Amino acid sequence: MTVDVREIADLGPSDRAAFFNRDAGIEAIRGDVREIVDRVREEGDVAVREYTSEFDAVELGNMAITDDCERAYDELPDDLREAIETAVTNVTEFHEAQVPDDWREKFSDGRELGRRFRPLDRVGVYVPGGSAAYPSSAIMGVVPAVVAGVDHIAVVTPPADEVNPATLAAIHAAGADVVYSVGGAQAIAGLAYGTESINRVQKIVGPGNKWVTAAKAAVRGDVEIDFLAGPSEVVVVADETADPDLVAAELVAQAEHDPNASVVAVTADDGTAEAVAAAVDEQANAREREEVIRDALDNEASGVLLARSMSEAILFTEEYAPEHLSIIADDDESVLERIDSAGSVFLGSNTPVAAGDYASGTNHVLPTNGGARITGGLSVETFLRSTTVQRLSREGLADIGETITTLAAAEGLEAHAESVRRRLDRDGDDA
Ligand code: HSO
Ligand code: ZN
Repeated sequence: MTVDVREIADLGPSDRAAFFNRDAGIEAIRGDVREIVDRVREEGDVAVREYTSEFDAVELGNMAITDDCERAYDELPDDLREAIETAVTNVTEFHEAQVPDDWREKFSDGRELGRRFRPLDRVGVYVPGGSAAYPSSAIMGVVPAVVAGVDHIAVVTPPADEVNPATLAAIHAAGADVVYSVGGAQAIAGLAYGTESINRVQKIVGPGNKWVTAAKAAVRGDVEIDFLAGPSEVVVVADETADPDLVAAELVAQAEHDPNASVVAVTADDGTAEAVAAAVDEQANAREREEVIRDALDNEASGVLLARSMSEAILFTEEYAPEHLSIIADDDESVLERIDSAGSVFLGSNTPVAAGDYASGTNHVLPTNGGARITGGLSVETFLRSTTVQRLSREGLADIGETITTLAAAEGLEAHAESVRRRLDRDGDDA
């Protein structure tokens, strides 16, 4: 297989739809997932155990494996434990910088308004397992909740004959309170509604396969969720100064995640496009996960694209709204300036997406399938709620009294107006 260069100008409506309306296969399994979610909701642990036996081929004993995580941490080889600790430190640092301060301000005489932030009480974090066991995702899901001050952080991760010890260790290092060995849609339903063994939570976050993602969509409304985070995506915007090998390496790296991953390079330079396509092909040959990479490259939403101008490349990228955006171009800041919709941005040739995937400190749990048009990735705010606070003096109330009573009258809510008048009619102090 070789990778072809396609021109953006030649893309038809269905090609464009494949790029811009990406669906990670969720629609097709909606009905099946609904059934799993409903059964767990009604039958609790019995249903969780049955589905785990059916899908994971594991007969669940005790679902709580919190102690196993601590043991795995203690037994981990030193270099791996240190790498996990460094990642936890950097992710913690970046997220601590996001913590919003409570504030109060006088907006006019006698009118003091403010905001106050408090953590959610109980959250659930999904940590993928199986062939895609990601210790890094445990760190990305749990650390922001810890920094936000969430009291009870539950992690669910799929069971296996031997769950990846690095994943267990990372869950412990990140600071989870309780860990359940349950995965898939049944785990999401367990967190959403509670079972005999699993405490229900207020919000569920984290990436997962299409079953997990479809289950998050199914329980949304009964419980808060972060957003839908499906197979990885990257768009690399490159100009003629970019090293084609590095552009290709970005595509190949995110392609190795999943046959459904979507990876795109877009450039206005003919020679760069051809060189990237050749390099992608050559690099894919040399990779251990070549088959997954080839499938991802074959994806309708993947490819090497030639634009007629940098502006066309930028418009394409904006419409794509990728999970990851890498800009390797002489004036990368001015390219960035013109793009609003991207989950996480990587500037310059020294900044691989893998840095954010593992260790630089930014979060790698990010919206896919165009979700970046409306939201960013996991952050401290994901785990906070805000409350507004106000205090008016008598003078402050008098200032806006007529505005309130006029609007209240227009709504036919006379008692609202009265609650203002009673205060203003009172003699007395300005308390
Ligand atoms: N790129 C993934 C995160 C990840 N990469 C985990 C490596 N491990 C998010 O789309
Ligand atoms: Zn990755």
